[in-house]
Amino acid sequence: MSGLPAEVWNMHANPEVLAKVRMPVDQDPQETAEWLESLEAIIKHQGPERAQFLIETLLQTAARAGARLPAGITTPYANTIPVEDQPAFPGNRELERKIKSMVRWNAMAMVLRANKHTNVGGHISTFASAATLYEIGQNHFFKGRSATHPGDVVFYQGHASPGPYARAYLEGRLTETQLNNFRQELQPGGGLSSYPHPWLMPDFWQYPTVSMGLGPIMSIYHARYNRYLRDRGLAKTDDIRVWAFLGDGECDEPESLGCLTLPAREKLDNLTWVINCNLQRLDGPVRGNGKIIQELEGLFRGAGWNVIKVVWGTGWDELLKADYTGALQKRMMEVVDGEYQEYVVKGGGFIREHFFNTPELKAVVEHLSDDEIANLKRGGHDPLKVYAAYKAAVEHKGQPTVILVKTVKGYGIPGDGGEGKNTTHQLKMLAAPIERDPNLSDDEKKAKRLTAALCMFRDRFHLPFTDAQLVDAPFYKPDENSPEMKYLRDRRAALGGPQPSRNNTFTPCKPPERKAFERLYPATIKPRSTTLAWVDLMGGVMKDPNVGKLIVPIVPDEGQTFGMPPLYNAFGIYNSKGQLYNPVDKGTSTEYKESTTGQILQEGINEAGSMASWIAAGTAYSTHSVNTIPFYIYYSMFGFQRIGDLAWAAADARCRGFLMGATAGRTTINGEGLQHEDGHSPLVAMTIPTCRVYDPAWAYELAVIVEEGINAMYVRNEECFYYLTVYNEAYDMPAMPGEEVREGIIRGLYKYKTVAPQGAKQEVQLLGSGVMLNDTLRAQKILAEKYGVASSVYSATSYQQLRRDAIDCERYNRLHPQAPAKDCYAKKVLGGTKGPIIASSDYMRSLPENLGPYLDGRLLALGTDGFGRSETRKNLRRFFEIDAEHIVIASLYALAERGELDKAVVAQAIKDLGVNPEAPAPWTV
Ligand SMILES: Cc1ncc(C[n+]2csc(CCOP(=O)(O)OP(=O)(O)O)c2C)c(N)n1
Ligand SMILES: [Mg+2]
Repeated sequence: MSGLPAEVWNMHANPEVLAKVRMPVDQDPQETAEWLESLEAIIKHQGPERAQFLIETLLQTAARAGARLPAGITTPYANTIPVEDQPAFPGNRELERKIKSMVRWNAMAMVLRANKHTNVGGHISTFASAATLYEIGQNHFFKGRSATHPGDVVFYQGHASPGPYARAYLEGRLTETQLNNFRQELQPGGGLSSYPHPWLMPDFWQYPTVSMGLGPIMSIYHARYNRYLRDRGLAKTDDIRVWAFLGDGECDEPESLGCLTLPAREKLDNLTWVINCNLQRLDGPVRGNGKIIQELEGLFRGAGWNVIKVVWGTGWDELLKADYTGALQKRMMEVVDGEYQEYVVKGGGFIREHFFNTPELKAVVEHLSDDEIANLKRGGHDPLKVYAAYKAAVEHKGQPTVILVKTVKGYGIPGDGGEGKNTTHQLKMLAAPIERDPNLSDDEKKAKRLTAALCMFRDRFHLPFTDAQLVDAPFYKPDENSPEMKYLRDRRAALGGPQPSRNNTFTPCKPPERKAFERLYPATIKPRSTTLAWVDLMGGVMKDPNVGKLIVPIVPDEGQTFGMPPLYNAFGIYNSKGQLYNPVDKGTSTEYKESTTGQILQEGINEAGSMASWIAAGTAYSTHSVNTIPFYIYYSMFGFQRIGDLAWAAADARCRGFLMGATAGRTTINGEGLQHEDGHSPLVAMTIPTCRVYDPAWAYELAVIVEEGINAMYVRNEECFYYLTVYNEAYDMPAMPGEEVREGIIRGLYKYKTVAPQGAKQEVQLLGSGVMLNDTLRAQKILAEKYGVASSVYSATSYQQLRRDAIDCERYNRLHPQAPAKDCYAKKVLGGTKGPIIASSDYMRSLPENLGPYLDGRLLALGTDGFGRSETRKNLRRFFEIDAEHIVIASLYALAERGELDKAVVAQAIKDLGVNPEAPAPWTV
């Protein structure tokens, strides 16, 4: 027998297998055998790398001659690491088994107890399938945070959370009360959040993961950001591994697999993914008619990853060794995942009958009982196989590694909805069959079925409970001095500390100097947009001695649009390879300069990836104790509505930094039309509790907000991030009136200009924000000159901040009815003014209307409700009825409504100002 793997020999010998792998039938077996023997000799004497080189050269030569190359890049359905290469297991298997059983038990008991008297839900089966995957990590690989190491970053599969909680309980990090309050976070003594939520458990969870796909993409960009930090000399990150645990079902999310080429390109060998292939998702099989492991293998290998498959447990080793004909390996390959699931549910006798389905295969398991057949484990439940894979992964250089592990969903869960059943994902209560007894009530039957199931679970995992003790599904914790508890503590101590664990201490930055911001205070000589003002501001702040190096501009292939190329030249674009070519614009002031120490992250057309980078950078204050300050600038329309869930996760992760919604406004971007014109991003941003939303009009407002933001987040340790809209319309930027406007800019509203024509009888308050402040000022002029109406124009920099303050005051007043009532800030600014309030912005009416209920007097909002379209700014503003003329008409109408003006004046104004009252409503067309 040749030393080559059996399946290679048999592949060329067996026409059936050849047909399966879509290879043509061998025309000359003798010649094939000679080639294979040569290959074998090369592997033996010169090693697999030389063999790979020769094969690749042969393939290239064949391709040049017109041969079709193999479509797939998959290997047999077997463990990647041969038994001979399996390392010795360094742990105490018996103690680790005991610990794992305790963790399994407590995780299961936590969900059961939570659901006994409530319907708060939870998941038993996901962690049950992944217990070995996490426990091997906890005992041998996951580094914890210590004085000398910030710890590995582990993205836990969200709905496996009962597992980490159960372990933390054994480690003494969580109390029994907390476990009892799983999913009941408002209980006295505190509860545990359903899933990883740093917002709710800030010293425990590092990153939120449960929205499928977000953990994977965040892990990729986190690993890359660690390289950025290292290369820019901001942190030592070489020793930090990023682990991501994914479900096989989760791999259907575009965010999971959409960015696989980046880590391969960047050679991120600090990244390890473990995909728990239990072949099931929520509803049923992931690929019932196929093989998810093979599909993923091809995909990852094609993207350039190192792939390690852990398919079969140790029990199979002997059987495969005796598989001289390759029949077993062939059978493993031809069975589809749906059939594998049936084997789990139907047991040993069924497997003997249907998997070992030929006399030859039946002979392979002749010596095994049905129970022993059922006990032939999948690789993911075998610590030796999982350990070998993790070790190979962390030692692998030059590529990220994915470990594809086959497991059983609901492993060890007895009874209805247990192991491998389609319903197992949703299981919250155990029930095993009991003998019929007509005298039992339904509740009694339920209790008995539960106890029966718990007994089975106890027996399978050898837990020391009597039957009577099981009634309540008690938690289990052995004596602190027991060998298993000591082992558990020692292993974590050896690895540096507990996992997961989030760093909650914060070291403030020195505040930035005022100089860079003051550059934006004077009036501009030439018209300028707020976007260019931001670029200018960045150019200054990035040179600031206190925070300059910490600024991380991030852009998804839109820098030209935003005028960023001078920053490319001055600060460089980060590229781990430096620049291997001469940029076509070399020597110009806007040179496309790439460098290993570049400061800017150019992410390409990838808003989700950019957002993941922003999250890595915006949480570095905690993860690495480095206060990097990310500014992610993007087309505002491709912001929240495109990556809204990542923005929500960012807030959960206590992310800090700036999101810059550029080319903002539904009428301002000019010409780009329906998909580009953003009339709602501030509204979406407002839905995120930690997001501070600003819509500045003038360059100096932008400077004040950015300075305030840096100080709030990085000096004063406020848990928030900022969303600012910036526009591409150039106009004259006025000088900052004086320091007195600073507070108003930050709090969201200040009086900008009052015009009171002599003898004016009527007065209105005009709120303008962002780019529409210009039309508001034009309206003020028309009102004064044509209609003799006095007005004050206010710059509304943040309706969100105004509303936040207003609801704070309203709530205080409502709950303290006898205390002196508080007035909200907006009311104070507008207090004492007469006349109606008219607001106009480049966003939907509901933005200013948010403030309406908290003001005296009626707020009449104009806005851009409806789809955008390609047109000039002027025509769009008329179409959406937000321009100066419409502001004037709205003001006159509001006065007439109060009886302060004749309605005929309004009708006449509509005519005089050229407005068509019969135009269709913009939100209908
Ligand atoms: C974006 C998103 N969609 C849907 C869900 C609901 N959900 C939670 S778990 C789950 C199934 C997960 O299957 P898989 O990834 O295979 O994990 P397993 O539990 O099998 O390990 C679904 C659909 C979610 N959490 N996030
Ligand atoms: Mg699954």
